[in-house]
Amino acid sequence: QIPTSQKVAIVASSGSPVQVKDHPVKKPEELAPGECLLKMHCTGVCHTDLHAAMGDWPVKPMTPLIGGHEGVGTVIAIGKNTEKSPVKIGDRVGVKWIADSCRDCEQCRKGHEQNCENVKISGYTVDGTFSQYLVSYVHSVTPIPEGLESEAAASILCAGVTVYRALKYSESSPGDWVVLPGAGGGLGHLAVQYAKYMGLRVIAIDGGEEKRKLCMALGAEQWIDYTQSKDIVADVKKLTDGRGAHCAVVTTASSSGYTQAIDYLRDNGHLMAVGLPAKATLDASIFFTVFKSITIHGSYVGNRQDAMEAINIAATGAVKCHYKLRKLSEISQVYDDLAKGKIAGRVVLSMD
Ligand code: 8ID
Ligand code: ZN
Repeated sequence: QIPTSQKVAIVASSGSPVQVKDHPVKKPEELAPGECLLKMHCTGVCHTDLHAAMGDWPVKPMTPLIGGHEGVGTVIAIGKNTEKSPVKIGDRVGVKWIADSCRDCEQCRKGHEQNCENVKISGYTVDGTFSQYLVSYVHSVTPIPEGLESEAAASILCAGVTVYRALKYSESSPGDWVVLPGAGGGLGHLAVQYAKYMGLRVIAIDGGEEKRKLCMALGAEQWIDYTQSKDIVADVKKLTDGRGAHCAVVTTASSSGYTQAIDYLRDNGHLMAVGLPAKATLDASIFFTVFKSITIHGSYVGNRQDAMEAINIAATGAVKCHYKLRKLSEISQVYDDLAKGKIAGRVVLSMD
């Protein structure tokens, strides 16, 4: 039986505290064609959810805001007159940042669903996964492979797909050095593993012993503690025969992770910009960007295909989300820990 009310985590206005409240559940007969109703099992908490709750970015989220964009649930209803649904009732599916795209605009036709002119964004422009029941979209949900647990799958839907795509478009080859500032966080610890999977050599950068241990256990070859290092550029160069790294995927939620990247990349290196600190600009030397033929690439989540590729790799066991399971009611504490950089890997919230 589908209840009429559920618990959600909601932020009344930007910067106000997140609260767990009762919220109506949409009735199956009210679903539009293409919509589906999911009973949610769990959701990851991404640093983006905290940026959204704080109103950190120039593009503002809706308020009141039900955040969350890395969720797994089961399809319990599909809107009537839905055509060619790729999923059916009973399927376990994932909800990602791109809740839905129109598939008909120029960006969609080119495969850039992230940049769809009519995009719906989970936990930003439409209700997100911090909810027990969620309206989603049959053409955009990600089927979860059998054998991959929901809790293990959740954070692949944002953190995983995002770093997977960034690495995929970094033009690096097996044996190349990749620097990962933010390597001990949610995105970063998955980046370490996808990079290894692609045959790259990982220099992990983050702070503190817990994150060092995690990164090394996941296959990083080298570690730099940004809270201890006196000269990160010199450290990276020393580890790479003086030439610098081939690529950097920056997933820090602070701008400091970006500052040295141009300087420690070797000629023809790629800077993949992923982390989204509040009110930050990228300060790069134009001379050295040109002289060293550096590519700066803004990498924004991924499309449906990227999500399937990322989740299929996770289903082989080659990439595992390192998560602590907590309850939806604990979300406010999770935000505090995220803001302080205290979470190694991810926190996944159970919805039961
Ligand atoms: O599509 C995208 N581009 C996308 C998708 C998802 C998330 C972008 N993001 C953004 C988030 O909005 C956030 O700004 O990526 C950033 C990282 O998200 P996250 O991995 O969920 O955050 P986290 O778990 O807090 O990890 C950040 C790590 O950075 C470290 C912290 O210690 C933490 O482990 N860190 C910081 I803050 N400053 C650092 C520095 N100077 C640093 N590590 C190295 N050097
Ligand atoms: Zn995210």
